[in-house]
Amino acid sequence: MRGLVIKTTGLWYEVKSEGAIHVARLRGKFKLEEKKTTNPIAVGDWVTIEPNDQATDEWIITEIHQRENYIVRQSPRKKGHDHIMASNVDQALIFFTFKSPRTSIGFIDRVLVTLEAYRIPAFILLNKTDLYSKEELENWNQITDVYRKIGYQVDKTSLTKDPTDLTKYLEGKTTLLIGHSGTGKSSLINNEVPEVHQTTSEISSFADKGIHTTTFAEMFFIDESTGLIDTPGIKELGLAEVEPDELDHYFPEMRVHLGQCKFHDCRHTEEPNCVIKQAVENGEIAFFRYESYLSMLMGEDNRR
Ligand SMILES: Nc1nc2c(ncn2[C@@H]2O[C@H](COP(=O)(O)OP(=O)(O)OP(=O)(O)O)[C@@H](O)[C@H]2O)c(=O)[nH]1
Ligand SMILES: [Mg+2]
Ligand SMILES: [Zn+2]
Repeated sequence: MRGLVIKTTGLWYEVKSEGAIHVARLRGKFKLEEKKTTNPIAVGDWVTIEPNDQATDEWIITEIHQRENYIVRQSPRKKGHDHIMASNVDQALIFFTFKSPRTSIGFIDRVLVTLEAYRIPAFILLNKTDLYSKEELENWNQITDVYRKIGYQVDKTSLTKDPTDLTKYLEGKTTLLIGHSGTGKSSLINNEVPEVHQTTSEISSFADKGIHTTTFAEMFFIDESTGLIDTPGIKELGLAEVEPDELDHYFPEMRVHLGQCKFHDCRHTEEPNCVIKQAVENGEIAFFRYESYLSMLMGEDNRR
């Protein structure tokens, strides 16, 4: 029977199939086949399940169907291993907050690069607008202009005080929610899927210790064709499967200039006659985006 993985805990999986939700486990051999990932199966995977024990209604996953795409990050716990956050998504919604907690532009750009590498459209959402100063909101307008020009969708909301109608972004798609702990991912689930009550909580000293309110990725449905994948907050995003010499391809505003620098292997740092640096100088490429590029390029360990 074919089914969709809607929750993973590492030990067992919830698989939705023909309207019912089954608890399933993996056959041991899958774990050996994919050595470099911490999780062989992710939320969003299509799988084949078979009944294992009729008495307990326990199922076994016998096959993983080929993924259309997936989002992978360096595992913060297991060196050299990657963690698949989710698969088969139509877009990712990246949460941005100026405070409680503070999100850096560098983090947003790392997420965007990861998404570009897998050609997954991005939607950047500023949350908690009720908390910000006039200056911060003006700053956001400038940031918004930059990202919109590049081609990303951008909007703002206050999920708990004055929620924006996000239907036009979400309708008919499977959306992965990404952001630091405490930015409001589960609050969005609770707003959009009224029968669900995801635990939400104020960030506290707990968040600094890496403890998140949401601990497992899980998919919820607004309607049959609209899914939202809640994930645990991530502190850093270690680029996985992105090589330094292809980094410029994952900045859409750089991609359009590629091949025009004097040196074909130009990294756009110290080289003469570099069209990317010229585009930064004449304002065509935002300086903060170029800074993000440099920081990812120079990162002594890009897979962090
Ligand atoms: N002031 C304010 N608080 C908000 C807003 N949206 C969410 N919150 C609060 O922020 C806190 C964190 O929200 P969550 O939805 O739990 O955050 P999360 O991203 O799911 O966090 P993790 O599960 O740890 O990754 C909760 O106390 C929410 O009530 C908002 O627009 N304004
Ligand atoms: Mg949460
Ligand atoms: Zn160059």
